[in-house]
Amino acid sequence: MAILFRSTTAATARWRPLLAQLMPGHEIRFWPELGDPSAIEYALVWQPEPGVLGRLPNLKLIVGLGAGVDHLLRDPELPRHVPVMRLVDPYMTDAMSEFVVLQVLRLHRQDLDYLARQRAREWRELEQKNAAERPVGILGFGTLGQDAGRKLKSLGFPVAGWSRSAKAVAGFATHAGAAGLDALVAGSEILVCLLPLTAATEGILNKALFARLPHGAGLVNAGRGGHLVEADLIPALDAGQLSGAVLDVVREEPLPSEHPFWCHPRIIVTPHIAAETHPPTAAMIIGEAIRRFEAGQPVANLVDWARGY
Ligand code: NDP
Ligand code: OXD
Repeated sequence: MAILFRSTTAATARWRPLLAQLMPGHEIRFWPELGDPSAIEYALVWQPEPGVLGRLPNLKLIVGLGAGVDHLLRDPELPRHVPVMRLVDPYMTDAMSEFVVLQVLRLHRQDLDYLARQRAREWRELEQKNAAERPVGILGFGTLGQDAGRKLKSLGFPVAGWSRSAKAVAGFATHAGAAGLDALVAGSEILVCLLPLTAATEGILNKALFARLPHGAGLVNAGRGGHLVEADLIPALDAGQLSGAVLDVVREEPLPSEHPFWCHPRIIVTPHIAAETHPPTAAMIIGEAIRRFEAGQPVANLVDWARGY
């Protein structure tokens, strides 16, 4: 019985010693060394080549090495009878909340304007609100969205969350579905996207949505690049409908060097680092999940094919 591991070269180097330590009874095969495909029962993967998992006849469990599974579900040959587990790791959740709090504060405290003034050697203040006067809306009020929401709330921001299914979360205004989106967007001076990328959420950050935000709203996208209609962003910024955008994810990663997002004065680009997978904690979570799976016990955080996340 073997486990297939496939991630980036840098991540593989970090994972290698941890996997050997945590699952000593299992043979770990590091992509592209597949060996006999029929021996592979578990696959731990990030952005595997399409078709690879479909060629493993005895695969029992696929573990995505990230919170989002769009990189897996877009493979038309992914074996549908094999359960897919996504990574839910409190270490990553904390990292995402740090990122969201940082970026929301930057937008709230008009950092882009002050950086521009510094470059112009201009010592001049702007009118400033308090956090309590700056409502934040979070698209995707799941594991990451709710944690970030709690941390923003502790700083005084009024926070509202949007999800697919209606839910009550103590201390937050919550909205769901298409009708709930309008209400959330209309009241959000800063909008944070922490959605999974699915057929229903692809392109959700578009000019129609920007037009429904309060004039001068800020945007943070740490979900997926596919959530944003890229051609709609710069016109919204240049018209002042948006005052700034933070993009941790883009459609083509790495962002091509000629892309206008790199040098737009009202865009902050980060290279998909909001919440990186942390091998030491992730390996323990995955090791425990495989032990449970082998013991016939339920495994948490399995992906629902119908929902797409
Ligand atoms: P969860 O599954 O815990 O939460 C997803 C949330 O999105 C849920 O509230 C869900 O609603 C909501 N949602 C899904 N589809 C819709 C829809 N059509 N309409 C409204 N709401 C919807 O995921 P996580 O919080 O763990 O992760 C979210 C995403 O963050 C990942 O899928 C990934 O894309 C991104 N991510 C980015 C990282 C980065 O470094 N930039 C790192 C990690 C994750 P409901 O509650 O009803 O199910
Ligand atoms: C993830 C990511 O989904 O890092 O975990 O984007």
